[in-house]
Amino acid sequence: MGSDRDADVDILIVGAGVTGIYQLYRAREAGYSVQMVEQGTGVGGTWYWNRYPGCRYDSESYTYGYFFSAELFREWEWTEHFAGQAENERYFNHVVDKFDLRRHIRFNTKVASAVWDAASATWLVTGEGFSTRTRYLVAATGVLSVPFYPDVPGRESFRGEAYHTGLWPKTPVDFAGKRVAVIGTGSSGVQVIPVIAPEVASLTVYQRTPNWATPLNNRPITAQEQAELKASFPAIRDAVGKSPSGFLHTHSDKSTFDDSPEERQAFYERVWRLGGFGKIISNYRDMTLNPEANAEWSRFVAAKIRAAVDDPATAEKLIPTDHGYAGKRPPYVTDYYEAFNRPNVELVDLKQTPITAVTETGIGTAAGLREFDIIVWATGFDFGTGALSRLGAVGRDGLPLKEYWADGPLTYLGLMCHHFPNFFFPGGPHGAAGNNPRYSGDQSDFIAGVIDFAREHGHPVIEVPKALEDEWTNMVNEAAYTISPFKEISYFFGTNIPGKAKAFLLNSLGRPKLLQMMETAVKSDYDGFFPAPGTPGTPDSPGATDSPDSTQATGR
Ligand code: N01
Repeated sequence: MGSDRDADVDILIVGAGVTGIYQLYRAREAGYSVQMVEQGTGVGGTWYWNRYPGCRYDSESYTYGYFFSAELFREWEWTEHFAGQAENERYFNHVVDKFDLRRHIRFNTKVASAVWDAASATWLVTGEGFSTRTRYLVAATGVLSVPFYPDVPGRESFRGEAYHTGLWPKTPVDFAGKRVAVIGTGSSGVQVIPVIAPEVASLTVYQRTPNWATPLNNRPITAQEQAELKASFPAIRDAVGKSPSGFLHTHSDKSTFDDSPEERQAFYERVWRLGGFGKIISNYRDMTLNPEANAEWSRFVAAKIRAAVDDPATAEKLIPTDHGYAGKRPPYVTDYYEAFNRPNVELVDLKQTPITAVTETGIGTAAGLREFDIIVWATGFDFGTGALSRLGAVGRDGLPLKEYWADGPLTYLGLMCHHFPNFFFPGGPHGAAGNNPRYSGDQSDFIAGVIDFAREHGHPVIEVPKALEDEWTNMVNEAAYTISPFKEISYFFGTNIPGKAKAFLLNSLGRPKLLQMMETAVKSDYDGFFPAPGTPGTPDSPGATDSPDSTQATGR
């Protein structure tokens, strides 16, 4: 490889979530030496950190799990169509143990910096008590992994218990008979609220903006369904593998106004009874694209909210007015609206009475102070770029990733970027737009393929050309305003984080385009991905010797 320094491992993977575990499996199966580091003490990523009551999938369980092993698919029996956090965490533990992956994982290890060393064509990755030089760095750090706390005056002064949904403790929180506040009504807030409402003495829900929540329609998987799932493994794997969204929901070929009002009402009622994302995918095909079609479905959902909530004034507060259905990522719920019919649950509309401060005993708004025993912060995440920007990654020519992405992420297929050789981030920004593990799985497969190719052909450095990064990033940004239903108020544009650049963070082009672009790159033998010796970032380029000194940094 033209270097006097050897890598400690071929591949270092950061993050033991759904994406990292699959990348680890692939790397190990292909015969690479591989190490994974994980900040937590266990595997599961999202399903390790978000252990709040009510946390569960809103993708069908059997489409979220892995498809690389028929045996795994057949032996693991999901109990519900949308399994809960504890079961999901058990599944990921089962996978790492079944495939003997745990011995590659170092827990309690947070990466503080990762610096490209052109002279050796390796990354020097360090954290507290940890230092490894790796040929390839794969940051499977997740898009929803950096919890966001709003800058409310006095937040730290609260003397009761305070929890963020995304950093939930392992020991169960005792809500019984407590005065509880939940701040935030995104997908996390609306899951936790109906589950704790029956236990608590009082529950005060602080809502700034309502969301269009519709029924998850979860239920146990019957013995017959279990048998059918096992028998249909290849068909399910192939259908999910080809699905534009990564789900099994069927697409409708009808437009909203093809039907009469009566037919439309009957169609909407059928869609209402579908599981989770069926509300979008199996809805009329123009529901997210045509504003009138969107308004029609939104009116139907608003009527359902009014029917579910006894107090008309509360119902009106729960109906979104700043966006139509799917203008933000819609949550899927069980008995959410019904929770507001309980005498111990109250809604505070922060648009009318904003939070002024958190005190030692409670939460103050323009309407006065309310005292609480527990505050639950369901206030979301620094989406998309949050974890990657905090990785301390410094690429070619000393360029920090945080700086390179200061105005928003620049990516190729949401998995790599120019200036950062041998660096990959499956499941990162610009990558997914549906059932996440399916997109990040596609990305992991692509990464495994390009690394294999580089190994076979003796290329020490893989770096995506700037032109390809520009092409993908520009297409994503354009389609964000044409194809994508999401409005700029969505955290998908980063607008929930004060000071963050407004830039689209999802894959607005969808999975077919992602797969098509990947196929083009593979068919061209990754044309342009392997810089010629002597070009910047390669071991024998001018200045390559100014790279970090491994002996000093590793202390080995
Ligand atoms: O976070 P969010 P989340 N004062 O950003 C409010 C996935 N997920 O953790 O809308 C008061 O959606 C904020 O209000 P507003 C899923 O992809 C999946 O709930 O900004 N309120 C909002 O109500 C989801 O989309 C599942 O006005 C403040 C809330 O906090 C993503 O994770 C389950 C505030 C944040 O909502 C994130 O969901 C859970 C302030 N200063 C999550 N600042 C599944 O079912 C923010 N808020 C699989």
